[in-house]
Parts: sequence; structure tokens; C-alpha cells
Amino acid sequence: MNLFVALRQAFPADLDTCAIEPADGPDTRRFYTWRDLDHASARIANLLDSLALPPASRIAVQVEKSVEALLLYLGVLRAGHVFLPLNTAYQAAEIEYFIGNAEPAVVVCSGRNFSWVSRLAFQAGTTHVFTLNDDRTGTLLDRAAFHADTHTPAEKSAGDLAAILYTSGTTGRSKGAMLSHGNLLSNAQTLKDYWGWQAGDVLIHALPIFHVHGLFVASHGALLNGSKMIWFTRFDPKAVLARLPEATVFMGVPTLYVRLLGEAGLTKQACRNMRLFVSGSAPLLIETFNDWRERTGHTILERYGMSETIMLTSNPYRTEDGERRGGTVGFPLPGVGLRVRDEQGGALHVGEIGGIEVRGPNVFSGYWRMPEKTREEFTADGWFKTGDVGKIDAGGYVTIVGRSKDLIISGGYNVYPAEVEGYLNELPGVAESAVIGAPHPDFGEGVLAVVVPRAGAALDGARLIAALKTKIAGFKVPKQVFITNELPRNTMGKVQKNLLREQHQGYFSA
Ligand code: MCA
Ligand code: AMP
Repeated sequence: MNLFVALRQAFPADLDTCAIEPADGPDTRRFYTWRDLDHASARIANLLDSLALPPASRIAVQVEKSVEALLLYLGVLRAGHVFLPLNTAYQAAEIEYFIGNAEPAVVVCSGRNFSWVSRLAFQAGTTHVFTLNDDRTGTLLDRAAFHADTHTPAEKSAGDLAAILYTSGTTGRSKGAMLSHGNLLSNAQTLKDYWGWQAGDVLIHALPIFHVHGLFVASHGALLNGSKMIWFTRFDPKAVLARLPEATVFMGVPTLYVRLLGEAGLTKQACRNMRLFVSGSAPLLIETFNDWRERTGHTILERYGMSETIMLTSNPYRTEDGERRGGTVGFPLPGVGLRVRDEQGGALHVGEIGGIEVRGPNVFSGYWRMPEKTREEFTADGWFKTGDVGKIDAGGYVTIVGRSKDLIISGGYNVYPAEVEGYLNELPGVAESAVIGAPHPDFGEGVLAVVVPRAGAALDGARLIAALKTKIAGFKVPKQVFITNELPRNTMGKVQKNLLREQHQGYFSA
């Protein structure tokens, strides 16, 4: 079934009630009814139909968060094309790679980026570039306004592609995880039941909508339950707290919880109507988990997922299923298989640490145009190797203890050291570099770089940072660069990042 059809069927009978209420941005007096969602997504789907694109064309989207951006996602699903969201922090070199790799038929960007994005897109063979701004302006909506507000959704089966989410690789090249209508819908239905979505729920939506957490876990949750969303275009802890009494569900990465805890207004009273706080995308520190319980009386439910798999595990919602245990990511979700293997692929005993492998209706079919990579990441018997390292205890709780992939998660965003090192090494005067993560009180992990200059070159860390900011997304740029004469290596010549991590682990807390 087309995922849009399932979401549409969940709209409440009274289409004139509020579906999305903007809480910030240019016009907070406006709100969107369910009828608005239906009509606006139909207009966009009709516009896409009128372009006579090949079936399952990729529609690449790099726009600021807005309700219209969500409507564009729904319109793409409805028309049967493939949604390809891109982080607004990505710079030209990153966008060039995504567009070149995905070959989208349509690109939608914000008006202020039109000149450079359209140049890259047209060079790559894209036939249509539209603009969409966060104040309901842009050519996408101008053109869609001329189309009908009814539309028959394209027929799709469970295996048909619905979205491609780029996720960086250990080699530095991003891979497009191909997610089907069936992957997305089955996971959304499982979460609806497991997290006890109920009549009257109201979600505070304060996450970006170009990644799994905000786009799928949060939006699908509310839409599939016919629940209203209070919509923030950016996370502001004070503003979120002000609306908390009207809400029942909140989802965030750990940084959002840390920042909310920094507000005196976070009290039991402010959370009196809340039913559920969900955390994921990065490890939630046990101190945050405990402080939250103390301050609010609520126990955060931590869950674990990936772009390739959507949600995999969750702490229980219902007390009869067990307690929510801090430091763990709970149990495999119904229908999800999860096992822990040693490096040779051998089975491990309860409590032993190894690589986490998963399977289920939520697991993606492979990486876009990378069959080799896809084969490498699946076992011979069809399990996906997550690259996360963990264990399962006797009670069935899964704990993630680390990652076999060289990955830093900063404020819920993934940073692959190999990619940043590649850009650093290209800068004038740089001989080589090592990028590491260090504990960070706000972002969980912060990015640091250690750089060796070429013979005779005098390097300045601040200049390297400034140069990197013109090339890659800001969240990937090291917060500090240390200049050194050589990197520590083992007898095999491999850089010993563990030594660098030890050396700099106190940098952000000092
Ligand atoms: C912004 N900056 C960051 C980050 N975000 N630096 C490191 N890590 C970050 N996460 C930098 C910017 O480059 C900029 O640097 C400065 O901070 C201010 O930028 P601004 O955008 O104003 O920052 P902010 O509004 O404070 O953003 C922090 C944030 C945001 C709200 C925590 O990063 C965020 O929304 N994170 C959520 C990410 C997310 O949704 N992840 C889910 C992925 P400068 O001043 O130097 O220019 S899905 C996933 O992981 C899986 C599937 C799962 O399980 O969910
Ligand atoms: P992404 O590439 O954005 O899909 O990030 C997925 C990765 O985020 C996973 O492979 C994990 O390493 C990490 N992750 C997601 N949720 C959690 C969690 N609750 N605890 C620890 N790590 C997590």
C-alpha cells in the first residue's frame, strides 16, 4: 500500500480540526487543518504528475523546516515518487555529490540557494528546480496553486521505494539507504502500538525533518494517530517549555533533553499533561535520564534506530512489559530480529559483547546504486550489520556499548571522521590529520582534529576551521584543531586514535 494512503486513512473524521499548529516562524496565527494537509499535498502531487516524470523519480529537497516542507514530502509519496531529504547545513560540495549520485528529476531548494543549487542540478541532468521558502513563498507553491486539490494516490506495493536517506560511510562517501513504503509503514504501525498512541495525543515536533527521527518517527507517529502537532521550525527550550502543558508526547535527541534541563521552568507542573518523552539518535547519559526523572517525574523512554532500519529497539511503554531502564535501549521491537555476533560471525552468550545484527520488515533493501556495499553490510543469512557494538542481558534488554564504525554523533548528527579528514588533508599546508570525538556537555560528543603540517608550513587552527566551514556542514567542522608534529601510530602504521581520544577527552569539560 502507498504509505500516503495509510496516513490519509488515519486522518480524523472531522477534517476541519487542527492538524498542525506552527509555534514559531513567520506566521503563528495560522494553523493547518487535516483538510489543508489533504488539499495541499494533492496540489503538489498533481504538479509532480503534470511534469510527466519517469515513475519513482527522485525528488531531492534541501529546504528550511516548514509545514509546507512536510506537505511536499506527503505530495511526493502521494505521486509515487521517491523523497530525498537533505540537511540544510550541507554545503555545495556535499550537495553536488548527492545530486550527482541520486540523479534526481526534481530538486527543491530555498530561494536564497537557487543560483548555486540549480547550477549543480542542471549540470547533473535534473530537469526541474523549484524553490520553497519557510514563509510559504517560492515557485513550488506558486506552481502547485494552479493544480486541483484532489488527487488519486499512485498505487504502490510494500517493496516500492518511498525515500532515500543518505548516511555517511566509513570511507567518507555517503550511501543512500533505500527505504520502501513497507519499511516505513510497518515501522510506524509498530511504534503506534508499542508507544500506546491514543486519542487526544498532541506531539511537540521540534526536530529537523530531513532525518529519520523528525521525518519518520515523529511525523508518522502523529499522522498515523490523527494527532495534532505543535510545530517548531527550530528547537528553543524556553519556547518548547511554554507549550509543554498543551502536549502529551515529545521526541528529542539527548541534546534537547540536556538543554531543557538547563531551564528553571522544567518542572513537574510544566509536564503535568505529558504522557511520553522519547529519546534517541545518540546515547542518553544516565545522569540525564536520572535528572529528568527527578525534575519532571517522567521516565524518558530511550529507543535505538538507524537510517537503514528506522526503529529497531525500544524501552517498554507499558509497565506490564517491564521498566524503562536507563543506559539501555530496551527490547527489539515486535517483528524485529536482533542478535549479537563475534567478529567471525559466531553466536555469543547472554551478556557478551559483539556486533549488533538485525532483520525485519523495517530493514532497508540496500544502498542506492552500491550493490557491493550492500552485500558487504549484510550477512550470508540476510542480517544487516549495524556497525554498533552491544550486548543483550538475561532479561532481553539491549545495551549499546560502542561502535565498530569510526563515527562521532554530535547533537544527534553523524560525523564520519574519514570524510572530515579528507577535506582537512586537501587544505594547503596540511600533511595529514586525525579527527576524533570527545565528550561534550551539550552535544554528547564534540568534534576535534589533530593536524600535522607539511614540512615548512605554518598552520593556524582557526584558519583551518574557517576554511572547512566553507566546504562542509557546520556540525562536522572540528570545534578545535590541534597542530602537532606527528600522529601516534602502532607498529602497523595505523593512527592510534584511542591515544588521541585519551589525550583530549577532557577538552570540552575543562
Ligand atoms: C549545530 N551546530 C552543531 C550542531 N548543531 N555543532 C555540533 N553538533 C551539532 N549537532 C553548530 C552549527 O554548525 C553552528 O556553528 C552553531 O552550532 C549554531 O547552529 P544552530 O543551527 O543555531 O544550532 P542549534 O539550533 O543550537 O542546533 C543544535 C540542535 C541541532 C538543536 C541540537 O543540532 C539538532 O536539531 N539536532 C538534532 C539532529 C537530529 O534530528 N538527528 C536525528 C538523526 P557555528 O556557530 O560555528 O557556525 S536520525 C538518527 O540519528 C537515527 C536514525 C535515530 O535513531 O533517530
Ligand atoms: P544514522 O546514521 O543517523 O541513522 O545514525 C544511526 C546511529 O545512531 C546508530 O547506528 C547508532 O550508532 C546511533 N544511535 C541511534 N539511537 C541510539 C541510541 N539510543 N543510543 C546509542 N546510539 C544510538
